[in-house]
Amino acid sequence: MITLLDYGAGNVRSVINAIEKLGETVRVAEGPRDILAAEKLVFPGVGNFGSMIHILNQKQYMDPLQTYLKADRPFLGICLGLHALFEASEEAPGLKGLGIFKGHARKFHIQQSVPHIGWNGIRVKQPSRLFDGIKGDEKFYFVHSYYVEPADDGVVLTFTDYDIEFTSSIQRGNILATQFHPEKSGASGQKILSNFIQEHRQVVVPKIHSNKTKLAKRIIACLDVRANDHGDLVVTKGDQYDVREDGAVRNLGKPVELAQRYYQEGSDEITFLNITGFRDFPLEDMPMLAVLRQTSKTVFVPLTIGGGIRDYTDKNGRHYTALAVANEYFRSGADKISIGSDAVIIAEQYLQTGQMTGQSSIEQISRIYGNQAVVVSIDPRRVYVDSPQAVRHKVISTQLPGPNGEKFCWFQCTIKGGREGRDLDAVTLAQACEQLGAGEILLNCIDRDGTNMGFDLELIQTVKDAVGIPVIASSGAGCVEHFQAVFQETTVESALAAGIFHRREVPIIDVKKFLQGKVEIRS
Ligand code: 1PR
Repeated sequence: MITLLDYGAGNVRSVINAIEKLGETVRVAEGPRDILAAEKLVFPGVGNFGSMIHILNQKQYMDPLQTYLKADRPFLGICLGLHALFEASEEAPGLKGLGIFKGHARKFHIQQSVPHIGWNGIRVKQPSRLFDGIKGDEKFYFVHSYYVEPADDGVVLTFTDYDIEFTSSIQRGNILATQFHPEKSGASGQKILSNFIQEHRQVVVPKIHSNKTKLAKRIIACLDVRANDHGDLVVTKGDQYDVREDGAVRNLGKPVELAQRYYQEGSDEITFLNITGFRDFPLEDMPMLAVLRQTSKTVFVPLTIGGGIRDYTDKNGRHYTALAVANEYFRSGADKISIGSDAVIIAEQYLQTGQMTGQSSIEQISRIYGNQAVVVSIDPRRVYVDSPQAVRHKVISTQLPGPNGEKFCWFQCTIKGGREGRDLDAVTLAQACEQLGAGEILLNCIDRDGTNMGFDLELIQTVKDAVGIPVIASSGAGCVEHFQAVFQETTVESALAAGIFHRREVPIIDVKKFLQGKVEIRS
């Protein structure tokens, strides 16, 4: 029996699912006594160090946790569950961690994008039972902006490289903790979890050692989901956002089944976009929550969900906050949420007033769950102009002239699934959202969506150059070469596609095979 410490934030559902998949029972600690009574304790965590410590104090978990850990009883910390073991974190100065290990969590100050999101390797420093059956060249899923710096090198179990070398797991006696998320790291992560659960695994050092680990470029399958005209929830796909064919909503399959297929085929992440979320409120549109719950039972890579994340008042006058919607999504198995229309409205207000209110969905959700959990989905389209001075937006000189030979364009933001253009450009939106606390940009492109013409590389690099957070390139993939182009001609961290995967024109496996040796990927 595994006792799971749920301090109320983040995606504990996927940890429970991953452990249960291994045939083990999970009991969620409901009070301090459950911690002391645990046979094996798992402390998963995403989010913000400060809010975690506040909750641990509030629930009176600090003392029992220290007692448990000082007695060297079996413990696995994940991500924030690793940071909690140290004295403090730069994420919340002045607040004390558990102090089981001397040292601090530091913020990344590096050239590459922060948060560090995606699949990276490990360099093993000591033998461990966690590595039974691990070859050594596997990649694991990371998502964090802070890393621990132990005062005692002897506790370092693995290092990982991301501009700098950082500690990606620790081990001392029965206390184990990883910066990466085994529950989101596919089959390799399942092995790590199973090795923690089964105490009698061999203590080994993996055979393969690398001198330096590399973050893989991610390939993401995207499922645009909505109810069709019969009320069934289907995966659909538009051409430049028009999802109807001969008047009916295109039906390309069932969301859970397709997500499972993409997981098996090697998708590094899966994104669900509830494309009518701007008009149907997600908490009334419960099937999406059911889709997440079901998917997270068998799909052990990160799940992002978008659509309808905003404040809402229902017909009975009951008010829901965007945070409440996000809470439901996280508790149903989402690792990240994606905000579309609301992000544009928030950014417009922020740019107009110059004030951060602290109340917007982006700010509230990133404060509790951490900025790595907040993706902003942008739906831009090109607007051609004659000169850079023609508008007050970020204008680029383009290699793809407009219909009247225009050599300049800007990228206009839209809301409500592309239905409404706004007086805001994609670059300014991305920068404003980063300042407000977004951790990643999902950059769609209405002009390219469903066209198979390839990604809009100009749009992508323009936005990427403007922000320090990771960017997901989306829209237009039509063949394997398009993925090579987006990774070699821009600096984005990941590429997303939909139509070619749904129609089985180009399976994910083929994309990965083609990129092997050309681009760092998770094989
Ligand atoms: O505005 O917060 O409720 O979120 C709604 C979300 O739904 C947004 O993320 C928005 O991008 C998305 N959305 C709204 N309407 C549509 C539509 O298609 N009519 N889908 C839509 C956007 C774009 C991509 C697509 C790629 C790859 N879909 O996600 O999957 O373009 O497609 P391709 O590889 O076939 O070219 P809110």
